[in-house]
Amino acid sequence: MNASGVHCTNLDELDALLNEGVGAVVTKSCTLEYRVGNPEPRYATIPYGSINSMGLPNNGIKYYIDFIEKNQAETDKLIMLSVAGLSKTENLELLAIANQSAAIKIIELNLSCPNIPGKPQTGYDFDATESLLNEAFAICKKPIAVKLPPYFDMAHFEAMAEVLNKFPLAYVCCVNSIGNGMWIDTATESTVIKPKNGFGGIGGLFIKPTALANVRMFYKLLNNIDVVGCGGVQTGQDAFEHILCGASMVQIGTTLWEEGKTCFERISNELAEIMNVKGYNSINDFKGKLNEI
Ligand code: HRO
Repeated sequence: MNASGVHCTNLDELDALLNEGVGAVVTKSCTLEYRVGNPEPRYATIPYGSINSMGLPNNGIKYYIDFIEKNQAETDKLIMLSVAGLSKTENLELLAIANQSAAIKIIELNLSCPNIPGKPQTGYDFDATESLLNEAFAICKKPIAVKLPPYFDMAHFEAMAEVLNKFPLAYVCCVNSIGNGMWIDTATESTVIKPKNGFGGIGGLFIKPTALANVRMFYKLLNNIDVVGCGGVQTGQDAFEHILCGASMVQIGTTLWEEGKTCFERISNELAEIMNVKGYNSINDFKGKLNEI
């Protein structure tokens, strides 16, 4: 499936994804109202990946609910609504609105947007995450998943897993971009994106080791919650590695941005070829079965 934020902000992009070889589609993280986002340039291709500070540009929740209401009944692909309120109150309002629509089958709650000036990522605050999820599950009776930021310390993996294990989450997606990185153009002696003085979320091949580590840790620490892998998937081999670490599904962000929607068929074919060579018939034959030497 696509990673939220890429190829899923407007109807043309979403319709195109539905007609492509994706397993599922997630919409751009939305707020209550339309947001124009941060000033441009706000995405740059860099060696081994990307840097972005989009600033949550989106068409407002109603736009995405309308899309799901129009399309979910006609497609066998699951369409997930991604929500990213700028406050706890906004998140709860978004969930309450989503709860009203019979067409919505699952919601991905984004706890990890790194690019809003002055707004820390909820996923780095364990108490705030627990408090939000407590109220979210009280308000919203639909399956809720979370999109997490990357973690870098064993104590943080354990603290977050302890919180997440208290809730019947549909899945946990690891990882959003690595927040607040920087890339510099030496010729111009300049940052390459404009918002936040050049600080932005890092995605792409750069972050595969961090993504794999997060998938692996949460796969081991979570009880009966699926892990969805995201980060650095350029090839079928990358997808294979995510699944080996424990991912039940894989999201594609930077590669989709750079290559376009045909990446899904290419990566699926490459993954199928690896499975064929290894004699695997289903991802369950190797999911989570990483050899730890
Ligand atoms: O819109 C963004 O700036 C953005 C979001 Cl919401 C997110 O979750 N992750 C990201 O890298 N960019």
